[in-house]
Amino acid sequence: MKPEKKPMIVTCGLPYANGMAHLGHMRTYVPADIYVRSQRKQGREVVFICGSDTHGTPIVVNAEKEGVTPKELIAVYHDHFLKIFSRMGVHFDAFGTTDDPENHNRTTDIVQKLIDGGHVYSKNIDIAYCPHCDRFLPDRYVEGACPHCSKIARGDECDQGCGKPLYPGELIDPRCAVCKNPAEYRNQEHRFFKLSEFDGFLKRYLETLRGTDNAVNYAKGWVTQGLEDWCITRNMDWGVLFPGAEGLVVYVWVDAPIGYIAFTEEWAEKTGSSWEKFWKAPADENGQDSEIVHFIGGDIVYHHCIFWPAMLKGAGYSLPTDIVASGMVKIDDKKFSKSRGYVVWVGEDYLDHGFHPDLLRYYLAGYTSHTKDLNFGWEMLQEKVNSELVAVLGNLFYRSLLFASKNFGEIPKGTVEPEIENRIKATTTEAVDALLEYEFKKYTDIVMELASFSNTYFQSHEPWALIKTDKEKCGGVVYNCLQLVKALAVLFEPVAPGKMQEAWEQLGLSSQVASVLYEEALVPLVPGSGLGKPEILFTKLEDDKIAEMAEIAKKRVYLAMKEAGLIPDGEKLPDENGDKKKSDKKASDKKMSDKKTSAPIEGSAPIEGSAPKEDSGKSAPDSARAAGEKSMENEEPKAELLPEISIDDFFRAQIKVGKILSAETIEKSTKLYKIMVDVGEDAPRQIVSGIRAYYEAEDLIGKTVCVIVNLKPAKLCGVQSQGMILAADDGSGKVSLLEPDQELGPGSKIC
Ligand code: B3M
Ligand code: ZN
Repeated sequence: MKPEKKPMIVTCGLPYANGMAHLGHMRTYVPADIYVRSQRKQGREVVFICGSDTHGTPIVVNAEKEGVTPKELIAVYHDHFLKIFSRMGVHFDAFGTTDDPENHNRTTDIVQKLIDGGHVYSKNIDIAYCPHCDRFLPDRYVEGACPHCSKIARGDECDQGCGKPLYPGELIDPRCAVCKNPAEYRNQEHRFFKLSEFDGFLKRYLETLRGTDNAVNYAKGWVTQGLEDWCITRNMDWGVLFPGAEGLVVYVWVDAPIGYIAFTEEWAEKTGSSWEKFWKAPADENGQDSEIVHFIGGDIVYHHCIFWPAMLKGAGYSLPTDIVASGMVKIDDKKFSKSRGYVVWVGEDYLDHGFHPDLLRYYLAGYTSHTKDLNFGWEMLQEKVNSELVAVLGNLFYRSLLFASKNFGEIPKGTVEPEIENRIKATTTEAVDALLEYEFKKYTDIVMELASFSNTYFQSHEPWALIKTDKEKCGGVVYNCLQLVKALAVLFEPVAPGKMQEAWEQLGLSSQVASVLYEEALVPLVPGSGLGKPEILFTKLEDDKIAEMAEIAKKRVYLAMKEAGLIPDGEKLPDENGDKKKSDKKASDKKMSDKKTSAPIEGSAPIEGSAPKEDSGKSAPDSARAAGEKSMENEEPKAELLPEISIDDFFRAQIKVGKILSAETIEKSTKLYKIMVDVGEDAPRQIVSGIRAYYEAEDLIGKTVCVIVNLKPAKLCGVQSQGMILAADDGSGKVSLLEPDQELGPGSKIC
């Protein structure tokens, strides 16, 4: 059990202010918001904190790609996130940015305390440097082979392979992520945090840490495996200056979580409260006198369970008491991926289509347990909304309120029956207990069970018959139904705050249901008091609308795949009935391409990190739209001149000479071959290519071809493909592989 009523900070992982809000974000923020609302309903003082993560290479690299300054980039997305959160009913008490002066100051203070406490030392290390760009290459500026699994990784993390955090100097064969030229290692003095010294502390601390198993247990495992000291300086001019180290800034993973403290300070300043009571809380034999609960994505557990508590301990601040990590999001059963089009943008794909935020909140809370993979699909949303919110909860509310209003015009006379009272009590206890374990699905299930019970109560007491024979008795039944509606509105408010406020008003209650405590559920309604106008709370999601949304999702995936070259020429979007009007999305990801507007772009969507720069504005450029629409039709797209790209854009594609070793047909396809190509690596590559109509398999063997080797791997007709073989197409059905005009060894670079 949680200690009673200590003041509580709840935080959410800070979104990078470099892109739009998507379902992956909401998977963490909505349950956190539910948790906060539920804690407040138990009478606890809670401050709910979040903000934009604005430093580090995720910001600088994107800003550079967009041709804007980091400040311009973060201003746009900070504003975007603020708006989306407000529309989704996720209400933070403070939402700052890590570039705020409060965070610069707090970070400097903490780093200085770590230095003064002897927890930081200097060491000369090898740092990747690009002679072509003439700069050091921190984190996402450098790519190379992971020292653990050999997959292509970025400087700070093996993001496509084993997932291990990587440290400067570790990548093998580093190259500059911007110009693609080989990087060299240069020796330079950096600062390290003595994480290894916190080993004993962390072991003890993790025994007391509450939260989800996917956070706490992983962290215990990592400490057992041993901790490496942590390089906390970077060669950049964007970030918090590292005290006493000229030309270096603090690593983003130091100043980002410190944002939690800085934003609490901002809140305290605004409200005249104390931030120290949370972050400098006194400790006694009952532990720390504040609760600090972090809601995070499952991929940043290491940072929150290991780095962060060690830093706080070293600098003398309070420690997190709970770390709650959410599972991953899947879209239509596929791994969430912006570049592949498996993404749902909260604004443009959901809210802008008129869907109520509470439906998505319910889905996110009630689909599965918080730590498991959450699968989103439009039909599944429809099913959950129609069969649960509409048929059970909405039905109960409307039939009870309508009947009461029509037949009594006010709250009828009655008393709460003991069975009803017990039911409400038991439901409240069970639901609150479920949230103590961060079981959001259990919470919604328990509340929906009470709604089902209430429907049965209504049905079995037949008030429509009783009204004709015994109005007083009927009034008693309706009174109990309305009490159940009241209890449900209180219990369901954390999940569906907007809709439950409407229900509250229909019950004739004038307060804010968000501010009432759980115990209010049992406070009897006052007979004779007025009712509001009964209105249907939840309406069915119609098939047409869902089909339209599913179509948008399908097209996005198709266009993303096409743009990534993963759909062989000639293959059409599977659904030929596509609505061309909605095909003006070029691919899957978003860019802040219009520097004149302060709002994020709602229409154009080039593929992540690989597309040429887009035109700007609300919708895709005409040429792109035209190309997009054509590709939906059963005719060859006209040759369009695509927007200009820079030489750097071109060199993002790594093309090598390869020799075809074998080619075989793929059972499920009439167009594809599975081809093994030697591109000068340790093992040949398997590539799926759509050239079956133009070449016999045996003629391909021994051919020297050109291969894009850094395309993201993909499956075509169930077969893994690790690159693309280049060919020319004259548009009349003649297709020819590109071959060097003299013999070159596999692995030769196309330059
Ligand atoms: N900005 C986003 C992420 O890696 C990162 C979180 C910071 S939390 C202090 O998911
Ligand atoms: Zn790896």
